Amino acid sequence: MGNTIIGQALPNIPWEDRAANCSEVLWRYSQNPVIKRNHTPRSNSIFNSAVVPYQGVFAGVFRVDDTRRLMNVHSGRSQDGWHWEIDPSPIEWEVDDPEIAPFVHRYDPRVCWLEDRYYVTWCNGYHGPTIGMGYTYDFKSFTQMENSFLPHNRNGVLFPRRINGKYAMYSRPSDNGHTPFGDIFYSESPDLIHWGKHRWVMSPKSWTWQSTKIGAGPTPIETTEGWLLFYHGVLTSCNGFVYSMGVALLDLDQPWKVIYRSAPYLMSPQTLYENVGDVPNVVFPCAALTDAATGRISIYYGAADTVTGLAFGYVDEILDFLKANSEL
Ligand code: BMA
Repeated sequence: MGNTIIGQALPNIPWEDRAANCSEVLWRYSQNPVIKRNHTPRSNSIFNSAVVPYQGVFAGVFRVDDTRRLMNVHSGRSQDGWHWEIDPSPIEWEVDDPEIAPFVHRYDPRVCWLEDRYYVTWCNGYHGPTIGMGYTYDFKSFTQMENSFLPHNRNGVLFPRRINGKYAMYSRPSDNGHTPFGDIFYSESPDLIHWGKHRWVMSPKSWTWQSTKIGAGPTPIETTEGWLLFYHGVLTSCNGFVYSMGVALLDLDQPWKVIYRSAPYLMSPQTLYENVGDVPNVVFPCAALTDAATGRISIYYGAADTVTGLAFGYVDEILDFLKANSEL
């Protein structure tokens, strides 16, 4: 293993070997959930959250719905990626323009190291949901930037480097409510403020686990074969939405071109903490840690809109699975 991921070694990646009786490509941490719903004093739930390596340890931005059921994002730190200290109060964003400052809701954050700082994207309430963006150097002070798109949009996921000289982001244009549709699009920007040159990436697929809507998950992972993207896909059952996780490989220079896309899901909600909670039957990946030296990938995902779980896999096995099970 090793050499497939283009990136840094992360010898302290949180990791648990696959159990002897498990044959899944992606396997769950045996002690899931890693973050429970009442981890901070007034949290109703902590899920759909993003973590990154930070100065030899770990930091992150967490979706915390409080006991009023307001949705907001909080900063957190961890020595080992397993045990998290999450601020009981939400992030206070510094923002120059009062027009975009008011809090409506902030949820489903992603964090991306890009050039010289950590950028945070999230679903931001501004006359409807859209993509909010900001940055931090230290996970203590945070600066809010312009919203990336007009409402309505969700699941804004930045690329960790420029592509052909431009910043790049996936997003999922949507509507004001609990969107019953959705394709992933690619957009580029010269300055992380103005976004354009939008390209269609992929649509839902009828009669499958990803038949209703899809959305990018963690920051895309650069590999020798393309960008590896974990994403969520939604099926509408007679009893509501079911959120599963799939994977795709996209062209390194033209990341709107799909090379492989998993026909089966990689992981669907099958454990008690994924099936039972505030919103049943949800796995929702928002972050992945990678160790380029060993090919290990550790995925943080929200479960049932209530708690946060970890799942593990090897990049080469995931790519083999993808190639053997791809339908574009
Ligand atoms: C989506 C978002 C996610 C959530 C999911 C399932 O539209 O709101 O935050 O996990 O629905 O409720």
